[in-house]
Amino acid sequence: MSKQERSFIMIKPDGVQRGLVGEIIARFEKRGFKLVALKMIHESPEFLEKHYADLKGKPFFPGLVKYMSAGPVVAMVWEGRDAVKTGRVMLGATKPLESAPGTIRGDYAIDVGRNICHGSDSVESAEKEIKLWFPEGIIQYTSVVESQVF
Ligand code: RTP
Repeated sequence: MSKQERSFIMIKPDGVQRGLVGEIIARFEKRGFKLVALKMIHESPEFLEKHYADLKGKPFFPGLVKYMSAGPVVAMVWEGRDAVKTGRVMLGATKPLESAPGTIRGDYAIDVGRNICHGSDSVESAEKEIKLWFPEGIIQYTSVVESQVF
């Protein structure tokens, strides 16, 4: 069953530096998702270690934390039907060899260690990640379109 969800989507430092912010936001907007939070932020290695706590122990973990804390990221929350699963499909597979053309990674990435974007892998992770990245909370709003009576 499809349902309204929120996903944490992040444009990683390489995506920001390559000028792909507008392109990635446009894809989510055009797909029909609603942007409910957005900020540019340069986080510390300690913070990124919290975000990637599940991967602690992986051989690529130190390099991942260094890369993610090397520059600002664009942190966002997108809302809509099946936002978590559909968001992951739009991002494409983690490994460039497996990411299909038409997906963000499939169109713009060739290196697993520079794969442009992050998307929550479950509703539970999304809730945790949204709390971690947006401790100030999320604005609640009804779009003008939804509130119009035709
Ligand atoms: P993300 O959390 O960034 O959305 O990525 P993901 O779920 O698709 O993949 P995950 O396994 O959680 O890995 C997190 C990030 O670590 C980097 N990585 N490098 N060198 C490597 O073999 C390797 N494997 C993973 C990638 O940047 C990946 O997105």
